[in-house]
Amino acid sequence: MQIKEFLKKAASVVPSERQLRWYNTEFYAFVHFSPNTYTDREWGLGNEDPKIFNPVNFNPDQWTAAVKSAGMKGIVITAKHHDGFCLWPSKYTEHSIKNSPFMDGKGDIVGAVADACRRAGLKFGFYLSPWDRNSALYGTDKYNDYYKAQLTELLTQYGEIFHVWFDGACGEGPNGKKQVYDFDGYIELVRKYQPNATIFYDKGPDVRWVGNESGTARPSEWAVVPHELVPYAEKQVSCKAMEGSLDYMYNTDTVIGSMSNIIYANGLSFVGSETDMSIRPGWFYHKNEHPHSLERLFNTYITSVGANTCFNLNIPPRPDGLFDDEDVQRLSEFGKMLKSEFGTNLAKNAVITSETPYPTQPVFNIKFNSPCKVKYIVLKEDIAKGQRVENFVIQYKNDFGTFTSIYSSTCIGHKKICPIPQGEYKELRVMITSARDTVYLKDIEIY
Ligand code: FUL
Repeated sequence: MQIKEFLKKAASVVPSERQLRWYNTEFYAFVHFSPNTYTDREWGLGNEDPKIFNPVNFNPDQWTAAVKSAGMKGIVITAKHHDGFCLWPSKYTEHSIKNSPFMDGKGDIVGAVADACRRAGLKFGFYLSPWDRNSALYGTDKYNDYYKAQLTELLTQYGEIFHVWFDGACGEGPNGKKQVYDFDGYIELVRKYQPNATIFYDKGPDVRWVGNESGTARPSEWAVVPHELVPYAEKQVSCKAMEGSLDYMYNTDTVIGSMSNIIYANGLSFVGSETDMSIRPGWFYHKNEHPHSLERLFNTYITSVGANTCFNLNIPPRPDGLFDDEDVQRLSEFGKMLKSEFGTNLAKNAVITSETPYPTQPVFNIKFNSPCKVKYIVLKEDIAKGQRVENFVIQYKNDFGTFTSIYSSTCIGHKKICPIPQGEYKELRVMITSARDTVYLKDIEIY
């Protein structure tokens, strides 16, 4: 097949309604909470005594207030981490909150957080680790039934779920065996009980991992990726452009959806990536750790939300069940900074016109009514029609009346935040220099 024809097909790979909703969520919180919070570990062993779990000051309204202060739109809680301890009173195990001193074993952290999210207008989702170092069934077929029974409890008892986070980690269980996970079966259950929820899993179907935990999307973070990488996602294009193989490709590679790769793919799917990072070095609370600087968090926002991914920022509660004051403070500063940087769209002070010499190379002219201080140009493609832009440049008109490039990059997708040299500009232009097919830009925002 002609490459050009193939690229047109790639351009027509589109997200589902649930993926579009997920992209619009943009920024939400992970909460890692388990016996690890009490043992100072990152991975529990599975033999922890449930009696150590006792968050005496637990108040999910404190969590939601902090999360909202940063401008986040939801919470994803670790209902069960690798240690197998359940933060809800699951019918299927004794290794849970029901055997802890917390509320005399009558508590339900998952339920309380789901309710608090609803009160606060936040979305609610959960992480349920397939790897379970406690269950005696782990490593046998019966474990998949056990996991599915727990998944069903979470999918049916806590109202609308926006995001289900499947961790691909697969270590040994208490009997030294590894488990063959039944992801087809897990996915089927989520679709059955929560058809609007997106599913995070490295291999699809809806959202994949960005490939690192340091908060940086790829320079070209395409949501249209080779199907080999996301076999659980719908294959929307099944023809090959070139003979070859991408067998060597891995989910942490720096180049995934770029043209040089997809021409060898055995099919294409739409699966955007999520950037997950913790506000502190660890996923769980450790008293000797402290939150990252405001600058680090803000830069991560630019390299995640601003680079065609969503940002899932983890906040670990302390053993007493509250977010630490330092984290609460940092989240509020972060929210204030996001508001001050992106609160007022200056596009209203400009006239934006477009020229389309070629459908794949439109030019957008931005003329300000008077010289305007600008730091960022934010571009958004109408991804409901597919992700198409390959390359673009931003230029400004200098005092001699000629245009000079000040920013160039690849990929736009849902959102691209372009930090340009700070200055006063009279005239700017965005030139799309190459695209896979006709470009549909949904929005140009100026800050
Ligand atoms: C990983 C886990 O092993 C970490 O503990 C953490 O939960 C992270 C988000 O995913 O696979």
